[in-house]
Amino acid sequence: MAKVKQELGDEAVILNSRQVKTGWFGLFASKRVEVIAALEKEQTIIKRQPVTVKAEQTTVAPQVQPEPVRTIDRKSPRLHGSLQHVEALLSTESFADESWDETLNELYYTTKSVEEVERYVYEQVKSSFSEPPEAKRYVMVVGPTGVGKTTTLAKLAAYFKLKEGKSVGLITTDTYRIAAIEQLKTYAEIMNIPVEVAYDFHDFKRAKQLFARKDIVLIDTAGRNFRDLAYVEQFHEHHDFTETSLSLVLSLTSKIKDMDMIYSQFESLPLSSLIFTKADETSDIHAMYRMVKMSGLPVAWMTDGQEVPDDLIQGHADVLTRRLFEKEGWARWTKQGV
Ligand SMILES: Nc1nc2c(ncn2[C@@H]2O[C@H](COP(=O)(O)OP(=O)(O)OP(=O)(O)O)[C@@H](O)[C@H]2O)c(=O)[nH]1
Ligand SMILES: [Mg+2]
Repeated sequence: MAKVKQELGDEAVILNSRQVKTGWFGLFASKRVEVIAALEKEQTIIKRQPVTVKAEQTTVAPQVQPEPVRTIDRKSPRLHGSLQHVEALLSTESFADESWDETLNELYYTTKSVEEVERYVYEQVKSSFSEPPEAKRYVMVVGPTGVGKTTTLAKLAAYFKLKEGKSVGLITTDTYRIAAIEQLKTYAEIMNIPVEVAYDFHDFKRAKQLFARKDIVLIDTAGRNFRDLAYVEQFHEHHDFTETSLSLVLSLTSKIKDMDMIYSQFESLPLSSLIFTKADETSDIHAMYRMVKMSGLPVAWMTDGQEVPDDLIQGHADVLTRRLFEKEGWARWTKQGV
């Protein structure tokens, strides 16, 4: 805390801390602690303006290198030589199940137009994304540890309050770590949004009653809870999911295999959408396409940075498709916004 105060001043608060291992295989390891601290940029709450919370790290954390695109060895038939960029896209793991080669070659031979081929692929991808559903009264996020559930919920709280002018309440059921409660409380305080901590289902019910007049109630959860079947069953007894938008949060930095596994762990829940986080930390956001095709769920939101509330993008089909091809370098499509 002394070091944090020295760097950020007396008003700084600690959002999170964790031990970082250094050295080779623990042989020469020294104990270090990485602390995420925040400083409210403006001390007064601006009612209709977005509030910016900047996370500053007091120790030198390793720089995040964008995840490389993972490719597969494609079998024949391969595409015509003029379609190298399309070939590259279809060589990514996320498009491994598609069998568009013949159609694309045929399209190219008949039209002699690279653009026509690109349009076909673009439209295929775009049509796989359905429009994000309107948020119901309760918005709840589930997902593995550390994917960005709490950060995304804080962004959503700001969005609903500042952009949509709704009255918002926050409930956290993540009571495993004190830091988790503090993290949400800090965001809530800055945004002037009430937050209730639910240690059990009784608290949860009470919190819902307290927020009975709120337009929208956002519910944060701990990564581990929803992997526990007994807990899920209990939750069903205490909460009617028909008025809940339940989103599975997935980090785009995860490996495809891990994403598949995570999805299988959560798919028995009444999920209504997916949220993808950390688009800024990877050069491969194609997994979005694959997961959408696999789950048949719409993408409610995508996030691309740590800044609350700015780094939040609504999951519209055209926006997501443009982002996907932007990363692919298909400038023509992203510029024209086809
Ligand atoms: N680069 C980047 N970082 C993000 C994004 N979203 C969240 N993070 C960071 O990911 C880390 C974990 O975020 P949390 O919101 O605490 O994740 P969580 O899922 O609530 O974690 P648990 O509560 O421990 O399960 C934090 O350092 C966030 O700032 C994003 O879109 N991009
Ligand atoms: Mg959390």
